[in-house]
Amino acid sequence: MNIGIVCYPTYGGSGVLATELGIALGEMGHKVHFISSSLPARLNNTFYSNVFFHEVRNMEYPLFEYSPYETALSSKLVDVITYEKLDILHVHYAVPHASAAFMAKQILQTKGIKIPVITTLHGTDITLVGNDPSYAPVVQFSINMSDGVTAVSHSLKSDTLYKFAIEKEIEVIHNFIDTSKFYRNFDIDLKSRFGDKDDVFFVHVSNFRPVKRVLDVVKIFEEVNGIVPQSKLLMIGDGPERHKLEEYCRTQGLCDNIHFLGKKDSISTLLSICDVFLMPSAKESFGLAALEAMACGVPVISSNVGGIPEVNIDGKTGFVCALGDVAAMSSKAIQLATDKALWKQFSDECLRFSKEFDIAHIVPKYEAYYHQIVQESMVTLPS
Ligand code: GMT
Repeated sequence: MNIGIVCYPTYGGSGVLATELGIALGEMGHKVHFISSSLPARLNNTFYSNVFFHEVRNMEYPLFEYSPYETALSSKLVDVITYEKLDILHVHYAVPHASAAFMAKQILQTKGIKIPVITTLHGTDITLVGNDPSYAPVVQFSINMSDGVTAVSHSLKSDTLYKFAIEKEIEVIHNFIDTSKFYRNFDIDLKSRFGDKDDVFFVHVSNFRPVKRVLDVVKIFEEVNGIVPQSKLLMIGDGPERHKLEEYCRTQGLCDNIHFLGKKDSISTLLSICDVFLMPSAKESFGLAALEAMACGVPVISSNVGGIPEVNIDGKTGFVCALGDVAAMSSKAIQLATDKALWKQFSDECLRFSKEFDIAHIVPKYEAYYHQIVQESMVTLPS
């Protein structure tokens, strides 16, 4: 098939997932065209003759306080779909990709070109951003106008049906990982750069937005470090909360035991030197970062929100606690840090369970769904 993929190029989970999906589809022999505002991060080091990138150029003009990205994207879509003769367009994150796709589809229809559109809902496009009154009517309309809709968890599907009047069937296709890239690859030399070989390493990976509750991460670690002094925390990523967090660490005298590593592209080896992943998020439709940690044999201590319990199985791959319950998360963290047998049991289960989300099982579900939507749209799209 000739597939168009629209996504955010940055470090957010939706962009990562969309890029990995496109690369995998390319490896399966499909032609894939990424359309985005800049080169998606994970596309940087890949060279495929059948995977292409089209940059959306936004015109600056003194009249615009903010230049209209959605208009530029729709125009680019019209161009790519027409000249590259795409069979299907798959947009990731509803805002504003689904409505830009709808606009492009309408324009193309006037030229006699049909293009089925699939929208994948990732999380905050429904739970935080999309249902804000400033976007909600457009989001609801463009989801309903998509030919196919997928959500990354059962929880996100329920949230979507609860928050919006959706007439479309929503297909749940979970996030995936490539277990040939994410696996436990323990490197003692790497560990010794951040601490002693017997230290217990905690880790958090995110874009440090308020929804990630990064202060909870540090407070959990602070509790643990008081009881288990041989412990370290690796904070991977960057974002708006980082400054506040670093200030907190300085005031509390935690700097020696917490390493802020910033954004990292390839984190499998870093995750592999860690023992416990902390994800106290306020909202999380799936928790791709937790799955990546689990694939490296790292048990997860998380909140119980959204789709996290579909990934982190309480008492098996880690512990699931009430949102904001720092005391409970700390006590579970201490348990995992001090009971080696329990940690090993959880780590083994993480390695086993994460394989159920391997790219080899999940990508064919998208491929089958594309075929289904193309078939259905042959009947329903006007010619
Ligand atoms: O919040 C993020 O980490 C970014 C966000 C995005 O859309 O870029 O991630 C969402 O999509 C990921 C991939 O489907 C999910 O694994 C994350 O759980 C989800 N984040 C939230 O719902 C907060």
